Formats: sequence, C-alpha cells, structure tokens
Amino acid sequence: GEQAYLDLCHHVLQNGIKKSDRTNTGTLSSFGHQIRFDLSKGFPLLTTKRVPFRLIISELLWFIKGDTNIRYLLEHNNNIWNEWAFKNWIESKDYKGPDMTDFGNRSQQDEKFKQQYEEQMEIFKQRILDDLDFAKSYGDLGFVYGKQWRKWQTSQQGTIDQLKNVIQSIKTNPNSRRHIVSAWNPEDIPHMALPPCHTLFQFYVVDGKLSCQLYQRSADLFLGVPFNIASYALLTHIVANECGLEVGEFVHTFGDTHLYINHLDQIKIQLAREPRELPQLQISNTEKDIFEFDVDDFKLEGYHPHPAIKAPVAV
Ligand code: THF
Repeated sequence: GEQAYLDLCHHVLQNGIKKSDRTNTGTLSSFGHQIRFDLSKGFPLLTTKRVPFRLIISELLWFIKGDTNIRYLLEHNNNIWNEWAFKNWIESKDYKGPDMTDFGNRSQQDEKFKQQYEEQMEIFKQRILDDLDFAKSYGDLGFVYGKQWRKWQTSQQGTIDQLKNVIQSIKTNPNSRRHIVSAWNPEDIPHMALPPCHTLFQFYVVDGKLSCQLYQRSADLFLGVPFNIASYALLTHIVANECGLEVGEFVHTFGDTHLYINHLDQIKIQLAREPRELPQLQISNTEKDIFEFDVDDFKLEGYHPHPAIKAPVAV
C-alpha cells in the first residue's frame, strides 16, 4: 500500500547512488524493486500529498483511445505531456521564436528565460487547440503508449490491437498466462519522443478477481510514480468492470528507481506525513464499453489528502 511506496522512497533517499541521467538533472538511483496494492482495500491514490486524479483519468482514457496527440489532453486541461510535443516544435524548421534549446534546465536557472519559455509554451498550446493542421504536425508524440496498445504495426502492414485482444483473452481464457500488453517496440524506439517507461503489463485472474502487474523500466519516484500507480489501478478497475470480475492486486515492479536531485526537499516533507484512509472509486455508466468512458464517469469518495507538493519535471 501507500506505506510500501513511502518505504521505497525512504530506501532510495538513504541508499540511492548518485547517477547522472538523460535529462542532466541528476538522480539518486537504485535498481530492481517491487510494491503491491490490494485494490479491494481502497483506491491507491496517495494521501500523503494531493495527486490530481482528473489528470490521471484523462491521460489513461487518451491511451485507451489509442490517441497520441496532446490536443485531447489540452482539451481536458491536462498539461503533463506538453514538454515532449513542445520539444519537437522548437526543434523544427517552422519554429521562428527565440531559441528554446534545453528549455527544461534553463528555465530552472534563469528567471528571464523562464518567462520567455512560458510565453512560447502558451502560444504553442493555443495553436494546438485552434489549428487542427498545426496540431496534426506538432501535437503528435509519435509511437507512444496509445499507438502501441491499440495499433502495434506489423511487418505485414497490418496493426495489432493488444488491448482489445487482452480483454478478449481474459474473457475467454481467464487462466491464460499470456495476458500481456507491451509498449516496448524495439523497431519504433528511435521514432519516439520518449521510449515507454511503463514497458509491459500482465493481467492475472484467480477466484473471480483481476490482478495486474506492471514492469516499469524507469521510475521518477516523486512525480511520475504516484500517477503511474493510480493509472494502472484505474486500468485494472476498468478492465475488471468490462470482464465482469472483481479487482485483485496491483503489483508494481521497477527497474531504475530514482529520486531527482531537485525533488529531495519535497520527498522529505512527504515522508514526514502520516498516510490517511484511502478513497473509494465509483464508476458510473458501468455498462459502457471500455473505449466509451468519459472523465466524468469516474468519481472518488473520501479523498482527504495532505496538501499538494510542487516540483519541477525533468525533460
Ligand atoms: N518524465 C519524467 N521526468 N518524469 C515522469 O514522471 C514522466 N512521466 C510522463 C512522461 N515523462 C516523464 C509524464 N507524466 C507530472 C506528472 C506526470 C507526468 C508528468 C508531469 C506532474 O508534473 N505532476 C504534478 C502536477 C501537474 C499539474 O497539476 O499539472 C504533480 O504535482 O503531481 C511518467 O509517466
């Protein structure tokens, strides 16, 4: 449960090795961990800081639809993938604004640059929303989760709908040991804005309960992982609902498990807090098929977290 997450953060804080990374931010890192959540005991949205559940729902529904364009996210006031699309835009020949190279690091060091960056990001977002052609060219993140889950490209010029297939296999052959969806497509990696952090997940059915295990190759413990836990817990609820099953466990397995150096003060604040009672997830319109759900079909009851803790995202 939440305590296992906090213990893992504590472990990495104490024992993590200084390791530099792709983003040049620097991390404390530790390899190979696992935490578990019994989903029947409540919905695992962290209570030791407020986590914005609406963003998690819209991101998951975006994956489930097979959408890879941030336009859908922006329409739902969700900004968590903006930096990756913005990067493609500012590196393109069509971008004529001020130089935005390495905007992630520079905006943390230079207040004046930060203002310029925020201005350019606002213009970019507005254009994605207002101009469909622009959105098609610069809002798309390419071969990210939605694409691999729903339209995995085959060598025969066809596509494979892994999500639909896994639901079919859970329904028709629950005991199967092959209920797997992989986002890791070696051929596509060079064409991705960001190779998938949640590499592969597997479902498991026993006693009428659906469990899910995720292998996450790279885990941003403070910012990303609270989202990832809630996202896969929600996916498990949605698939269980579709298959007429109860929810079992979510098992979260990690590769490179890290705390960014600029998240250490924040995690210490969080570790000093007491976990509270977990909220309960309420799904309305349960007769809907998995591809038809809207953000408003999901509600949390009894979510009374400690306050949010702000931190910069490494790009
Ligand atoms: N890159 C890095 N460095 N960390 C990640 O967690 C991450 N993700 C996705 C892709 N690349 C990543 C994006 N997921 C936030 C949360 C999840 C993200 C990206 C950003 C974030 O900033 N959350 C804030 C609230 C943001 C808001 O309110 O708009 C938070 O406080 O939780 C791993 O999936």
